[in-house]
Amino acid sequence: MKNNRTIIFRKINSAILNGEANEVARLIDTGLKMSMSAEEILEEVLIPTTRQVAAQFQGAVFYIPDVLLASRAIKAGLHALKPYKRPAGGKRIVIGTVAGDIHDIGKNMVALFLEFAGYEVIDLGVDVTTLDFIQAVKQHKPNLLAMSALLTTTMGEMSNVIEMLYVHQLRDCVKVIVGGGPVTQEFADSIGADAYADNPHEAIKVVHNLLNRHNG
Ligand code: B12
Repeated sequence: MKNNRTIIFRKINSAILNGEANEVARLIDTGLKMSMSAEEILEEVLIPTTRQVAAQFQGAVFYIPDVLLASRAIKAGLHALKPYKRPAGGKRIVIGTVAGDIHDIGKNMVALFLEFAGYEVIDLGVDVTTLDFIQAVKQHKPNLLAMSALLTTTMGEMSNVIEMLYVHQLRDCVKVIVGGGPVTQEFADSIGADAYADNPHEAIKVVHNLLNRHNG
């Protein structure tokens, strides 16, 4: 049985790396029928493989199309697990990529993993202006605002959004987490964000601590 598990996990891993979305969904379905739990598929395969995709990309093993295909396959995997995800626990997150920036692969992964972890996620998409973020906070009253930036020229937008949260007297109502390629913990601290994470797995942990510690 342990052997079957290892074989399925290995197959899911290579199907993701090869960008075979349908195959990933099929293998996950098989795994679930073999009484694997959604959590172990997530923890043992999807999260480590997501890290592997990012590492291979940084090591120049992967190119842009590979990343796009692999992230589509990860999405198919998470979709196959969706019926088994934790029910939304009443905590709401608004997420988006900041103005002037259209990178969304990493942001989408973070959004999907947070949704899977039981948060209600409202994704505003890419190139989200400061005003749109502020309006979304007013409209959806999220517990957390999550912003992504991949360009050094757009990461300053995160600071503008936080500033406008103060101007609109919303800063006390919502926690803020930031992430994306050029974003660091130091940068997050310097703009007054509440948290930073550099991958979806870490994001789930950090968000969980943040929202529970502060009673959302
Ligand atoms: C794919 C890509 C594109 C695609 C985007 C497709 C898409 N739908 O996203 C396309 C081709 C469209 C593109 C366009 C451009 N790009 Co580009 N792009 C990349 C590339 C190759 C990969 C980014 C990626 O998806 N990585 C994989 C994901 C999984 O990683 P990630 O995004 O970092 O996300 C992870 C973490 O950061 C974190 N995370 C991400 N967001 C968030 C949010 C929160 C809240 C949290 C907690 C965590 C978190 O979790 C994720 C998963 O682990 C990078 C190179 C690189 N090394 O990153 C360049 C890169 C980001 N691009 C770059 C540039 C310059 C551009 C262009 C300006 C090019 C041009 N001249 O037109 C345009 C910009 C257009 C615009 N206005 O945004 C530069 C930025 C340089 C800089 N210092 O600013 C880079 C670094 C390439 C380079 N080395 O020059 N790009």
